[in-house]
Amino acid sequence: MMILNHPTKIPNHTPFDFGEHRFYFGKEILELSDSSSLINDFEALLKKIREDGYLFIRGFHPRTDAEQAAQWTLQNIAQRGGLQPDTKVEDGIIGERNQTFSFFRQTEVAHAKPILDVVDSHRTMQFYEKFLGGPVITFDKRWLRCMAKGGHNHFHYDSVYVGRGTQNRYTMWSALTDIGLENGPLVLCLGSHQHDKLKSTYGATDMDRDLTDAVFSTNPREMVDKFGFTLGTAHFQPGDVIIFGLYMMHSSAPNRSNRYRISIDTRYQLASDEKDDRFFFREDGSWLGNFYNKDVSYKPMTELRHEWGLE
Ligand SMILES: O=C(O)CCC(=O)C(=O)O
Ligand SMILES: [Fe+2]
Repeated sequence: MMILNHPTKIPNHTPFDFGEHRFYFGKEILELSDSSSLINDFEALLKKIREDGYLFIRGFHPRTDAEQAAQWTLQNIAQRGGLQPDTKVEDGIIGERNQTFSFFRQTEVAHAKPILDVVDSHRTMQFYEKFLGGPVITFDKRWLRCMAKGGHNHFHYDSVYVGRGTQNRYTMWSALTDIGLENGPLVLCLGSHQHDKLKSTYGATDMDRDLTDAVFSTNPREMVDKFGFTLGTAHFQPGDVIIFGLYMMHSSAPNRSNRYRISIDTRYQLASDEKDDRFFFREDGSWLGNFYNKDVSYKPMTELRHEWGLE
């Protein structure tokens, strides 16, 4: 039997510190709604993602698989001198250098069996086959992120980075470690998948084609006060996932703890749909990726937002 060990519901008025900004649960930030009970009802899942713009599925991956992927990643961090000496690897205690590790191009780490056993698992691929209605593929590039203290991301739509080809593509963000409110959880802007103005301006940019800044905002406060979004997050446990489309504004809060925050984000689409060629192996065994234009400058987001009337 599977053991479902859910964290307790986050009470109203619980503070959430996002950098220098504080938000309170129940008002400006809500706990994401867990769809794990719908896991075999694809009609319901499709309806839910159409309405909410995301699926939060606790225990999507077996917890032990996610923990093994974290352990593998931490061993690699240890080999690179990233952990605090004389601590257990599995505790993931950040060393003096406080180094954030992004294992993106290091396929010997990010494509090793313990990682692919999670994100390319039979269970995962079968889920997307049913969800999308046919054979599916995942990008060769996988974003394995290990945030040291202070490490985080900024608000963006994935369309701007990984939006070429089909628009029927999903990101899956998988928690590999225990990621509570202190550990830099992923944060969504609820309803941002239905913000037509944002989608048709910022969301329509391709950072490498248009040479535009890819980050929409570094300030969670303005996402709430200026754009009217309610934020959404949760206490994630190893194996919990969030699935969302190309137009869901998200970021992550800074890791405030002394423990590595490890997640991986991967992309899935129908095999028959047009790919985004930047993220698949070429003949030389590497992929192009983002930021492939050399000696260029990217148009600042402040200027773009001025032009769009989104200041
Ligand atoms: O994990 C993060 O901090 C960012 C993840 C992200 O941007 C994504 O999953 O698309
Ligand atoms: Fe993203």
